[in-house]
This record gives sequence, C-alpha cells and structure tokens, in this order.
Amino acid sequence: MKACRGEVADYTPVWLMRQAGRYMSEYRELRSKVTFMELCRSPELVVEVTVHARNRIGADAAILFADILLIIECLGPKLSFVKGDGPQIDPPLRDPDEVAQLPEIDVDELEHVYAGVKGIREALPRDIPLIGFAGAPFTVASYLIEGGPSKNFEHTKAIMYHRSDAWHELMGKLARGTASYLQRQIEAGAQAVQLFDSWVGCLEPDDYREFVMPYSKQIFDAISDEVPKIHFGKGTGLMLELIKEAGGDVVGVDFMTPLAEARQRLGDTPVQGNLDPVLLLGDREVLAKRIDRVLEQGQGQGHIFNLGHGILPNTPVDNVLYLIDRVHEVSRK
Ligand code: 1CP
Repeated sequence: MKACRGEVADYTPVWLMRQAGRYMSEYRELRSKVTFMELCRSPELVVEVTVHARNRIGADAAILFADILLIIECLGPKLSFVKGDGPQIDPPLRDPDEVAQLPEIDVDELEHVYAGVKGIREALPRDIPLIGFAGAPFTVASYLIEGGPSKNFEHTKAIMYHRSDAWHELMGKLARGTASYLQRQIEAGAQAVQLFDSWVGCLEPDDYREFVMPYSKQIFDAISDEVPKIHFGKGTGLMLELIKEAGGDVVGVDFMTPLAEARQRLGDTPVQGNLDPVLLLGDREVLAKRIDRVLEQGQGQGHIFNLGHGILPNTPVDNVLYLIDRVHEVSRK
C-alpha cells in the first residue's frame, strides 16, 4: 500500500499477475472437479483458491480469483471456457446495430464476486491487502466482439474504425458497468484495484486517445479515491504517458518496456512490473540476475515488483518461491 502511494517501504513488495491459479497443482486438482464458471460462482471456492495461492507463495498482496470476462454475461451472451481453446463468448457481438439493444450492465448479477471478496478479506492475514480487478472496456469489448481470444482483432477494429457511433456507445456501456463493478468490490473489502487493459497495445497511441482513453478515464474518475488503482496494459511502451493520463495511481509496465525508461518518463508516478514471465521457466542464475536488474531499474521507492504479464501455466512453484524471497532479501534496506 505504501508503494502504491509512492512512500518509502521496508522492502520492495511483490505479487504476480495471475498468481491465484493455473500453475499450481492444488488449483488444477480442484479444477478437475468443477468447471471454471462453477469455481467463479462459488464464493467458498474463490476464497479457498485466492487465500491458498497467496499463502503458499508468500506474496505481499492477494488477487481475487475471478476473470475479466465475467461481466460479459451481464450483457446477455453466454461465457464458457473450453479446455485448450480458452474463453468462448456465445453469441459474439458482430453486428454494430445490435449495440443499441444491449442492456445496461446490472452488477447486482455479480453478487457472488462481492461475497468472495468479503470472505477473502476475513480469511487473509490482516496485513495482506486484497486486490480487486476488472477488464478495461477495450479488452473486454475485444472478447465480446471476437467471441474469444484474437490475434488481429479484426472484428473489433472494424466496428471501432468504421462504426464509431456504435463503438462509443458500447464503450460507454462497458465503462459504466465496470465502474460500478469495481466500486462494489471496493465496498466489499478490496483494498486496491487493478484495471487490466491486456490487449490495448494493438492500437496506435492516437487511436488509444480517441477510442479508448475517455472510457478508462471515466472508470478511474468514478470509483473511490480511497483505494489505490493500478492501470496495466501489455504492449503500451509507446503510450505510457497516455495510460497514466487515463488514470490510476500506479502504472503497470509490461516486460517489453525498459523499467528504467518507464520510471523516467512517468516521473513520480509509482510503477508495477516487469520481469518477463518466461524467465520463471528456466535457469536460476539467469533468473537471479534479471530479478536484480528489475529491482535496480525500479529504484525501490514507488516500485511494486511484478511480472510484465501473467505467470505462465507451466511455471514451477519453486521458482516463484525463489523469486519472492529474492525480491524481499535484495531490496530490504
Ligand atoms: O489466475 C489468477 O490469478 C486468478 C485470477 C484471474 C485473473 C486476474 C483469472 C483466472 N483471469 C484473470 C484476468 C484475465 N483473464 C485477463 C487479464 C490478465 C492477462 O492479460 O493475462 C485476461 C486477458 C483474461 C481472459 C482469459 N481468461 C484468458 C486469456 C485468453 C486469451 O485471450 O489468451 C483465459 C485463458 C482465461 C481463463 C482463466 N481465467 C483465470 C484462470 C485461472 C483461467 C484458466 C481457466 C482454467 O482454469 O481452465
């Protein structure tokens, strides 16, 4: 929490994006018994997965077990996760004329998420903050429109470039719903929130400014000032200043952007990142050097250590434990 505010902390705090799930055998065992959606809809299981993962690795924060795509069901389409293929949204929103018929997002439908937040807060050690999260409008819109993961975002960009009326209406709807969703997580006990704009790096900065920034900004402006907000996007090296301008107290930096450069360009704004998650798959000696380099470039004060994108499914848990210990040891004053 101190690092989020840019204050001096005893050591550089560390958590890992996607730390709560897929690389842990305990998680995979649980998932062999329930579907991903069943897991997400069960506050008891959400508490178990979130708290277990944080305690197992000793991270300085927990991140809620949920998914950025849960909010899509509030708009009507059905969300499912198919083994090997990732998320599927059915039906995808391909016809821009259908945007006007989409309902306003009612975040009461995500009551189970807030129940999970409340339960996690009660089960976590008192000094470990809980991070709530949501997907940013661009990234969520891309899944809604494409129907699943995408490489070129062609349907998404078709609406954005050619039917900007429908695009702006959709983004407005997502922004209002996402702001309420995050606010409800905060009211339930989330002590920080992160907005994931994972795929926004597929846009040119001027397009970001025109088609995306107003909506991410609307979210940050609408939610409580009392908790720190982290704003992350991958591939954002050319638009860090715009990400900061859109809002949030901390800018998440991906692994392709030199952290020292991010610090220099962002001034006093705290940063989070940015070890390449692939380094956790390999040799400890190389890993150690790279951890130290991130710490050095992060410059201590106002730096939250993290990966530059989510942890990969085949990461050995032992390497995660090593990473967290090393960050603490090397950075401790
Ligand atoms: O893993 C955790 O720490 C638990 C919480 C969590 C978070 C923060 C999950 C559970 N998903 C997310 C965020 C999320 N979901 C993002 C933003 C972070 C990022 O960029 O990685 C994105 C893009 C998604 C969408 C999503 N959900 C994908 C990616 C698809 C693609 O386009 O490549 C996938 C595979 C999922 C499913 C999912 N979500 C979470 C888990 C543990 C899983 C695996 C599903 C399973 O258990 O079978």
